[in-house]
Amino acid sequence: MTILLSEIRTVATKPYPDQRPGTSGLRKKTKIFQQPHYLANFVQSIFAALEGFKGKTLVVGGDGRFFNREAIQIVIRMAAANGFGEILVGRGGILSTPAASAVIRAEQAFGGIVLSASHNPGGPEADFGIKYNISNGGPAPEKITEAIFAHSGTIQSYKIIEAPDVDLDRLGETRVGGAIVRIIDPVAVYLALMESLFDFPAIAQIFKDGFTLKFDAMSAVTGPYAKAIFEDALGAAKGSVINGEPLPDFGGHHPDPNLVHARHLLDLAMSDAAPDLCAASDGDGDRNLIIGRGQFVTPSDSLAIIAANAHLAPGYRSGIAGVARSMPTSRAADRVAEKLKIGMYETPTGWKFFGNLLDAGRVTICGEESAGAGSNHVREKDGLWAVLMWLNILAARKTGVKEIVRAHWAEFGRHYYSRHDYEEVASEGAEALIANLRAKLPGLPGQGFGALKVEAADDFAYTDPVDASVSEKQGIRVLFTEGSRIVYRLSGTGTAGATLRVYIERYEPDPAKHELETQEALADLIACAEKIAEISRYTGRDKPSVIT
Ligand code: VG1
Ligand code: CO
Repeated sequence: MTILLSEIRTVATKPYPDQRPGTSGLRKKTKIFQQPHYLANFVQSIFAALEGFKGKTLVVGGDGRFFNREAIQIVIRMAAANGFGEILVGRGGILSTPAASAVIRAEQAFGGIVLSASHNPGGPEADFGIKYNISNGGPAPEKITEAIFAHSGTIQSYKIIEAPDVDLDRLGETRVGGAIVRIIDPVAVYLALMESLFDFPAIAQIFKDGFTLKFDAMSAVTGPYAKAIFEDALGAAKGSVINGEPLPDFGGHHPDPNLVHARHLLDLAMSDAAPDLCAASDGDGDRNLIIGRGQFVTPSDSLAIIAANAHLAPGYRSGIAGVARSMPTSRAADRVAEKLKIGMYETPTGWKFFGNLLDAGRVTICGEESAGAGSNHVREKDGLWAVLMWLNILAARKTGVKEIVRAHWAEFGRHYYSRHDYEEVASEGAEALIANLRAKLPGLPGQGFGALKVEAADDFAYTDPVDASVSEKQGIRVLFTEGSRIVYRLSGTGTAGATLRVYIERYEPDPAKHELETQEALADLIACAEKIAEISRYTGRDKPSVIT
């Protein structure tokens, strides 16, 4: 074992006022994180919000973006100085978000720190982030994130060990102060978990029979995982995984697997050269994109279809206990839960709200409209898990993505669904828009907009059924009498100005009307969303910057 000479130092610092974690940890421009003591302040504030970790294990990894390695060295030295006994780090500083969750659980660690700004672009001019996960492997609940923020506002000093850098690229152990730093294979635990959940022989067989896959790792964290799983373990043709090397700037791309940033996959899937399945994941590996030959699957539909078919995968053979979705996610999954007579939960946006439901065994499958799906196997959404689930379903049902989606719509009805994002608008305007909507809420029910009539309108509040904690102001909902819905909320992951998200949904039970183009099917609701919220007046934009 390498032993690094080391001495604990207490470093004086001053608070930064902007360290309140958002939907998923603290995300800022990389330059902000590079300010003196900025990252160290936040890390010390995490430790200050925790109790009882002396001598215990901390898992550390990141999505490989610019500043990842430097940040990991700081976290290691601070974790050792603050008394953790063991620090597990993914080789090369790499751990996808779901893999970090899996390692925390498998190693019964006290918690974990993941360095990532997820789907936000990386690089010196782009974004960086950090989040803390608790011992169940899931994102810290609001009680902890608020305690972190409170401490960051009064912090006067932090503890760090003076020691040379740990070699992140060599598996093995190093002593840093009183702690052992263990560099682990970032893929092994995760791969074993996937093998325990899915029918690998059946999936390998469809690849043998000529099934084709194109998985775009977007030069982000999933490359090594995807190659090990799809190409090595399941026998997909070499080259099935593209952009498979994690790069500090994601090759200059935006590692967000949606129809805008992964447009080429949609084009491929709609072309004559379409493989059976096109898929992608995001910067930190927790999101997924699923497109069959000639068929995009909306994340909300994907959640519903997974819920309806999960029993086809060995890990879920005995059925699922319940389903949870974030409030803005379409209600397609609700119809499946109703049919299966299982629990259905509607939570605020962000995976941290699923943790209690999963821990209590109330739900097995969770999902979000933002390309997130996962299950009780970890406590994060999981991009590769979703792709494997689809492969398992395809292998078991011996049919194509398109056929499965169409059959699902025919059985349950179709939820036309789209999200319109107005990115990086002025914060004042965005906040005024929401304030204006809140003021309008009591007067909305009964109002008509063309053929649409408002049935109910509210500001979504959630009471956690397990610990009774309350989260308010989680998005404005406008529900119409014929089952359509508009939701407005401000993003909690952006790093510049504000981002307004408008979620639009229409339920169509009639199979004869399932072939419309989505924006067309939603046109009157889109116009109504503008009328109710006066989006152009408040944001100065006449159209969204991203439509998914
Ligand atoms: C967005 C998504 C949300 C997701 C969050 C983190 O949050 O809408 O569903 O949980 O990102 O995902 P917001 O507050 O910007 O709408 V990830 O893959 O960026 O960690
Ligand atoms: Co992500």
